[in-house]
Amino acid sequence: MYVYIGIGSNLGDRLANINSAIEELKNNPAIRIEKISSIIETAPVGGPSQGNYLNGVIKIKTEISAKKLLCTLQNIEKKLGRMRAIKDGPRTIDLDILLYGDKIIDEPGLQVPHPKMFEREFVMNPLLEIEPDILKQIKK
Ligand code: A4P
Ligand code: MG
Repeated sequence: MYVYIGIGSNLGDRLANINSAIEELKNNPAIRIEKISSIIETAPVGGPSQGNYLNGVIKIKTEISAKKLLCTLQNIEKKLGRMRAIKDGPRTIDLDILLYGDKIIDEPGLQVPHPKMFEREFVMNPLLEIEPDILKQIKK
């Protein structure tokens, strides 16, 4: 299964946080990294007044279930010192499942495609950079 993961950071050493998260994904034997987008600086969307983000998108290949993958991503967030406080507030690292193959998932705690991805430039620009035909692929 090909899976696209959105990555973002706006606290601390943002690039180091993103690189550490990528390293954690690389070290997982059940995950193969296929592509990494440019990491771009973006103005915060929503939430309280907060600093700019660095954002990017990673394409991976994995057979881990979507639920289990969410858990894996949340463990990486925890390891890198993410604390959940304010909705849409500042974060050391945020890892979202954007697309999981062509699956549509709507369960408590997991919606795929990520409900807000299509309206967010900080997601769509890096996604389209690494996968220009993705919108055609998921409408299939
Ligand atoms: N969840 C449901 N679906 C998913 C999914 N597909 N991937 C649940 C990951 N998580 C998913 O997320 C809250 C809950 O979403 C999780 O417990 C999970 O079960 P969270 O990351 O803990 O909380 P959050 O991030 O504060 O809320 P939310 O609604 O996920 O916000 P977003 O969409 O992550 O947006 N501006 C810029 N420029 N760049 C950014 O990266 N990010 C946000 C946060 C706001 N503004 C931003 C950026
Ligand atoms: Mg999130």
